[in-house]
Amino acid sequence: MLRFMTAGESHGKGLIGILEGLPAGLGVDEDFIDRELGRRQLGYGRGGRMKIERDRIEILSGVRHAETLGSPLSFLIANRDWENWTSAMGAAPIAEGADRREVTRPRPGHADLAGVLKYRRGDVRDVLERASARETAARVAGGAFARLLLDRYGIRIGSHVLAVGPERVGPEFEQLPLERILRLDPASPLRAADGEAEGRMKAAIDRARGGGDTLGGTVEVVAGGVPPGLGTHIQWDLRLDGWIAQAMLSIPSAKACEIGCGLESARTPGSGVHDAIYSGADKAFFRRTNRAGGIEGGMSNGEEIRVRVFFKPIPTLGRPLASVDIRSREASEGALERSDVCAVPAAGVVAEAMLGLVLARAFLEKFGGDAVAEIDARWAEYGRHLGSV
Ligand code: EPS
Repeated sequence: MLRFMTAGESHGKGLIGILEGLPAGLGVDEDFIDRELGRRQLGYGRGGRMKIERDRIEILSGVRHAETLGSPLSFLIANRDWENWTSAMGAAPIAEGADRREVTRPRPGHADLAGVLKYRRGDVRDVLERASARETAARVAGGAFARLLLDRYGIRIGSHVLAVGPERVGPEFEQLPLERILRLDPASPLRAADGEAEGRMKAAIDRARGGGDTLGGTVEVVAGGVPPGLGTHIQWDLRLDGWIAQAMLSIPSAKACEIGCGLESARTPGSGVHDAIYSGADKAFFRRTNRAGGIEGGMSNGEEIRVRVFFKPIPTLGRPLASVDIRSREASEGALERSDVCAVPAAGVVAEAMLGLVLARAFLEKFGGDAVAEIDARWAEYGRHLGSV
């Protein structure tokens, strides 16, 4: 069973991750993990924080001589901004009259109000520090370990941006093959395959910034090389699509997710939704379409897993919405915290990490062992089974 947890506040010392359940003997490429952390920091529309941080992993346990030991992996991603926050975060005595950076005006759309009510706090900062999307840096690192496992068995994951606010890529970029997604320039402004649409997206972000507003959008995350049979139909909480939806909707700002032709399938007759099955000389079974998005009956079916995730705009607005001061109960405006105008490309990198974690968990349920050598043997045997059916 692969288990993953994170800890850490946005302006605390750093983010911590613990990943338990990876087999022993897996090669660990720290440069790959750092590259993934770097990709998460990019994207047109990010705020000032990304200029301060240069996220790097420091592995604390579970790895020796660049190989996993089978023991829990733990790691730290230091927050460079911590130095500017030591007293406000309560790690050093705060001088009389110094700014505690208290927040008493909850931002509509953020965890602020529900969090202070639930945890009985008088300072919204006690909630927002953990609710901040900064936490997703730890997910990207955890997901990168998972992807090192998947990569060994030829399973690869990529993402691209389909829409930012009202601006969308052209229809020819909607069903982009994974090979093309993986070749997208990670440093392009929005990681959208349609350069013309990318220009319109940038202009929309500029307009939003100018108007004190923010923008959400849509990303597609795709996994290729996935064998049939990850997840199972036999129990509601073991279905792979359920795991994927939970993982995607756990990403800050995610409000919806669809698999394959998703929403469209509710409007279309069955003959236009389901993917006919064929048999060929070099492949026992194959499909000419993939409207199911690679999942049938809660199991991977061997086609690419295609998931779209829909993100709301970031709740910290330059021109804040109406709010109420939690202490005085006076009508006010939501607090103005430093933030991003748009973080959709970064959310795509996080979605890749979450899909990696879910697929690695499902993969280990099917092929798991204590050491990669055991998994290699089971993987090869399953390959023989699929080839002989
Ligand atoms: C983020 C770090 C945060 C925000 C953003 C994402 O840093 P700071 O609060 O210091 O500016 O830029 O967080 C949010 C969008 C949010 O709603 O909390 C990051 O590392 O991704």
